[in-house]
Parts: sequence; C-alpha cells; structure tokens
Amino acid sequence: MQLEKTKRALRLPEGSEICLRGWVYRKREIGKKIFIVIRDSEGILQTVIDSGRVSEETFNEALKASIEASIEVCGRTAREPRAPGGVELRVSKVKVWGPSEDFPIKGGEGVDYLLDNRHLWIRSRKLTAVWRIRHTTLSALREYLINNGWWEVSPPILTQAAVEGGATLFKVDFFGKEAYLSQSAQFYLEALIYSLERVWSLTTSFRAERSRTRRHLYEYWHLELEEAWAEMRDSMKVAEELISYAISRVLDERLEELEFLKRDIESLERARKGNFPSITYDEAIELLRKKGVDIKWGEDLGADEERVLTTYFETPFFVTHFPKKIKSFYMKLDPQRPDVVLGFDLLAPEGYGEIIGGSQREDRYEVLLNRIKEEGLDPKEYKWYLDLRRYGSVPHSGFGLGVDRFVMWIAGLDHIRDSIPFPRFRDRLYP
Ligand code: NSS
Repeated sequence: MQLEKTKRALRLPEGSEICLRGWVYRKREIGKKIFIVIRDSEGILQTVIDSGRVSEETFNEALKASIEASIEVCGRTAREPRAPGGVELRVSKVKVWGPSEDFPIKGGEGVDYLLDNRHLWIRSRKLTAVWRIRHTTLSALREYLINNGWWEVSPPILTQAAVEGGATLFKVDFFGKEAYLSQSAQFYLEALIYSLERVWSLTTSFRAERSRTRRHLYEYWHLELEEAWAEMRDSMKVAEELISYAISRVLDERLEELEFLKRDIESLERARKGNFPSITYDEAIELLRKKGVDIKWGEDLGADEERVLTTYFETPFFVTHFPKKIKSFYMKLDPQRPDVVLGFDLLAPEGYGEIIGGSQREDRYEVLLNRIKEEGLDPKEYKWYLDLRRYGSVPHSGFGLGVDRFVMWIAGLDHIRDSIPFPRFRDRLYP
C-alpha cells in the first residue's frame, strides 16, 4: 500500500488503499469504533477503526494510541461528510511507533506554561501554519534577491564595534577582550559592495532591548541589503519590490494557512500590488498631532506613535527624512537640510509598524569622521569603516528587514514570539 500524506489523501479517488504516518491529534471512542484524527506536516485526516472489521490485536493497538502518539495506519479512503475535509480512512492496520503518555498540553493553558513547553507546543496546528508561512516568506525573499542580481555574502556575528548604538549590545568575552554579538551586518556589507556592488545577507542579529514589547526579540533574523551607486529612493524601490514579491508568493502558496489563522486577506492583496506611499518625518508629526498625539519635532516615533500613523494607510508605507539626532551616525545628511538624514523606515499597516530600517550612507570621509566624534564614539574603533570612504567611495544605500516582524504581520499574529519557533525574549533561554 502506498504511503501518503493527509492532504493528498483527501484528493484521492474513493476506495484508494493507502498508509499514513503521523500523530494522534484527536481521539474518540464511540461504541465499537475508535475515531482517530491524524495530524502530519500537511494537515489532518480522520481515520476510523471499527472493531467489527479489524482483528482484536489491531483494535487493541488503536486503543493504546493516545494524544500525540506517533502512529501508522493503513486502510481504504471513503467519503464521509462529517469528517474534516469530507474524507475518512477506514483502517485495517494500526502500528504505534512512539507512545505518548499524558501529553502535557491539553488546551486552555496560559502563555507562560506554553512557553515552558515550547518544544511540544510548536507542533500545534496554529504554529505549524506559521512555520509554513515563514518558510515561504524566506524562500520568496531569497528568490527575489537571487533573480535580481544580488550577491549573497556571509558576514561575521562576533564583532568589535556597535552599529546601532551601545545601549543594546550583548557583550561576549573574546579571549579576555570585550566583543559583541552583531546588531547588524551593515558595515560588513558596505565593505563588500566594493567587490560585488549589490550584496545581501540573512543572519541573526542581537539586541539587548530595554523595552519588552510585542515586537522585540533579543535574537532575531535580519535580512540586509547594500547597494553601490544607489541613493535613498533606489533602496526604497528595492524594499517595495522585495516586500510585495514575498507577499505575492505567500498569497499564491499559503492561502490555506492564512485562512486557518483567520488572516484578513484583503490587506495582503493590497500590499501585493506595491505602490507604497511615502511621507516625511515632518508630515508624520503633523498627522500625529491631528490625532491628538502630543509629540515635538525631534522626538523618536515609538510603537504607540507608529500605531497611530498606520491608521492613515491601508498598505505598508515609508517614513523618510528623520532628524539626525534620533538616527545613527552613518546616515547621510540631507544636502538641502543638514538637520535631517536620508533615512527611511517601512511601516506595516494594521497597527504593526516598522519592519524595515534603511538609509543612504554618509560617503564623505570628513563628514563621517565628524559624525562619529559628535556622537562621542571612538574613531579608532571605526578605522576600517572610515577607510571605505578613503579608497574609492561611492554613493550607496541599504536597509535591514526584520524577518520575524514581517512574518508577524503577514500571519496577523498579535505577538512576535509566535513568528519564530524558539523566541529569545523576556530573559528566556528555555527551551
Ligand atoms: O535597527 S534597524 O532599524 N536598522 C539597522 O539595523 C540597519 N543597520 C540595517 C541596515 O541598514 N542594514 O533594524 C532593522 C530592522 C527593524 O526595522 C526591525 O524590523 C528589525 O530590524 N528589528 C528587530 N526585530 C525584532 N526584534 C528586535 N529587537 C529588533 N530590532 C530591530
């Protein structure tokens, strides 16, 4: 008999003889019948073991199969309107591969209990749907870059200087010297554009965030791009294409999972089309004040302010030209207005907020050196980074996408922890 997956089995002609391997998702005993819903990586399928049609040995084996036991069943498919998907498997053979006594998750448990049991909870149908969406998102992001002439490179994680400020650095002891876990591969990517021009990397980035929010992890997946001969607007164009391409593939390939998660598909359909609007920081401040937010020019936009801004837009949108004092030293000052930088964020709608941060980079040696000093940083630590402005400097731009935040928005999750199998947040290193 053919070994099948649950989802394919639903589409086979009635009466097909197949075997299935999976886990016991639900189990009921009604009279002389046992109904076992089997779960595998594709979905679920109802099976029925009828004591009148199987040997006593087989029936007893089925009785032993408790919730989350791994089992193999063989039988014949039959139409059954009361079964999920309208098909059930009438079983002739059962084998329990791995018993499961008293599975610790029974339903209705709280967040902390489920986090303690994350290694088991990641099998849930909800999280399985997210992993499938995450897979397709990652695959689409990579595909876009490979098909559009971007070179993949491999930057280090152990580093010596901060990219995004000292406050969120994780310290590591590097043979008696202080080292840090990378916050961003940006500086290494900048160095690599002088050989490859358009580069990208997908790495973990680390942030010892002070604030505990729904959208911060200590360890997150960071997709970063850097392009030579590119101005801020060129980089924004790439961001728009990349995001809409990934959304488009998720809509084409993961509609079932999105529907299982009750995601509003219309919102993603709008994002698929691209054409993301763009406002300046100045305009953002005006829009915020119109909604009664008390914010002064020069203050940073936090999660709350971003949430209010998203009420003005139905697609992802850009905010550009931030005051220089709230952004990193490497961002190029606007030649027309040196109190603002050529930086941009991309915010996801529906309250989600920032998923991308990027900018045109300061490419003038003297200006960059002054910016480093102005920020109270040690130019010696940034010598190699400054060198890039001494030997063949070019206008260049890039950005970083928070993959977990992107998945969180696509899947419509209300907390970033469920976008990643083993989240590092709230001082948790377990499991
Ligand atoms: O700090 S960023 O805004 N920008 C950079 O790190 C640049 N050096 C990237 C670059 O230009 N190459 O972070 C980029 C994105 C940000 O928009 C978020 O989506 C995500 O990284 N991010 C995070 N995701 C999850 N958790 C945390 N703590 C986090 N911090 C940033």
